[in-house]
Amino acid sequence: MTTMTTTTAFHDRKVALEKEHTALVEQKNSPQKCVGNGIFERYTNPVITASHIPLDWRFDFNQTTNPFFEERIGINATFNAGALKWKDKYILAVRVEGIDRKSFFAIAESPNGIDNFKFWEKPCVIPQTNEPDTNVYDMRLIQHEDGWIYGIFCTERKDPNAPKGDTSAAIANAGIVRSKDLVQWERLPDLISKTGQQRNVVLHPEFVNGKYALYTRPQDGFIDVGNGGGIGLGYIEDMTNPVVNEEKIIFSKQYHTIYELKNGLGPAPIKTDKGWLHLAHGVRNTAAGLRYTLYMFMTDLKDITKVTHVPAGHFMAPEEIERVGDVSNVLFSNGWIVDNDGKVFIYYASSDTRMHVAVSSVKQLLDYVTSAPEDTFTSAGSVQTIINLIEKNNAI
Ligand code: M1P
Repeated sequence: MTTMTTTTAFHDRKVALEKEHTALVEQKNSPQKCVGNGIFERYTNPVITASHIPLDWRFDFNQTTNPFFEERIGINATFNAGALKWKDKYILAVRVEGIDRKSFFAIAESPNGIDNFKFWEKPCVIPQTNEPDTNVYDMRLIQHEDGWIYGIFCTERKDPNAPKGDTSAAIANAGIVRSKDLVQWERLPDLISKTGQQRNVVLHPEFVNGKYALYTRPQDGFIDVGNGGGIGLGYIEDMTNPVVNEEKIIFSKQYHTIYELKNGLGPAPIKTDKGWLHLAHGVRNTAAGLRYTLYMFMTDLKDITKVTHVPAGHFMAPEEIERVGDVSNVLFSNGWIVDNDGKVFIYYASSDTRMHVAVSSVKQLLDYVTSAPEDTFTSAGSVQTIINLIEKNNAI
C-alpha cells in the first residue's frame, strides 16, 4: 500500500468510526411500542454495548504507528452494571469484558437514565490486595448511610488446590472497595466468611443494630452452589475487617421453581413504607443449558431476614435479542436507581453481552410484589390460582 493509500485509510476509517460512534452513543431511546404487562416498560435500544466503549480505548490514534487505523484492543461485552444516582447523573459501573476475557469496571453516565450513556475518561483502577485478582466482575454500587459509596464485586482467582492439569478450577469471593468520588477507590480486605466461595454479595444500605448487613450467596464450588446456595444474610462490625461469622439463609433455592438450581441478590434493596423491595436472579437447568431470569420479593422493614411477599415465577425473562449472546438465555441485574418522584430505572444485562433499561415505579413494583399470587409449587395449585382469578372477575 502506498503512503497515499495508508493516509486515506487512516483518515477515512477514523472519520467514519467517529461518526458511527457518536451516532450510537447519542441515539435517543424510547419505550417499546407493545402494551406490556403494566409492571415495567422495556426500552427499545440497549443502553450500553461493546461498541459504546470510547474509540481511544481501542484505537491507536497515531498515524505513524497505526497507518490503517486498525483496532488494537478489542472489547467483547459490556454487562452486569452496578447503578447509582449521583450528582444528578445516572451512573453505571459497567462490567467491561475485553477480548482477552478479562473483565474490569468502567463508569458511564447519562443525563436521563435511558440514553446518552458516556464513559468517563478512563476505566476504574482497582487497587489490589496481597493476592491479586485474576478477574473482577459484577459490582454492586451502594451508597451506605456511613457516607461511603461501596463497590462490592466478585474477585476470581485460580484455585491453588486444583489438580495438576485442571486449568479452569477457580475460587470466587467478594472484593470490597469504597470511594467518595467514584474515581479514587480504597481497597478493603476481601470478605472473610466460613461458608466457602461467594458471589452476588450485596451491602444493605442502612446499619442494622449498628452493624453492616451483607447479603451473601455461599457456594461450595465455583459454578455449582452445591449443598450451599440461597441468599444469605450476615453482619459485619467493621468494613475494614469484613468478617461474617454467621450467615442465615433468608431465601433458599427450591425444587421446580425458577430458582431451582441457584439464586443471588441483584442490587441493594429499595426501602419503601411497606418493606424492602428486592430484585434477584433465579437459575434453572434446561436441556439447552442454564436459564437465568429475574424475580422480586419483599422483606419486612424492621426484620430484614423476614421475607413477606414473593410473587410466583419470574419478574422478567429474556426476550427476542436478549436471548442471544455469549451466555445465551440469561438476564442478570445488579443495578437499579430510584428517582425522587418514585420512578425506578431497572438496569439489566442480557446473555452476558449488553446492558438494557426497563422503567417502572415504586408504586407499580409494590403493587406487583404484594398482589401477584405466590407460588403453590404444583400444577394443580397453579390451575386453582387461575380459577380464583376468573371467578373474581366473574363476580364483578
Ligand atoms: O453467566 C451468567 C452469570 O453467571 C454468574 O452468576 P451466578 O454466580 O449467580 O451463577 C456470574 O458469572 C454472572 O456474572 C453471570 O452473568
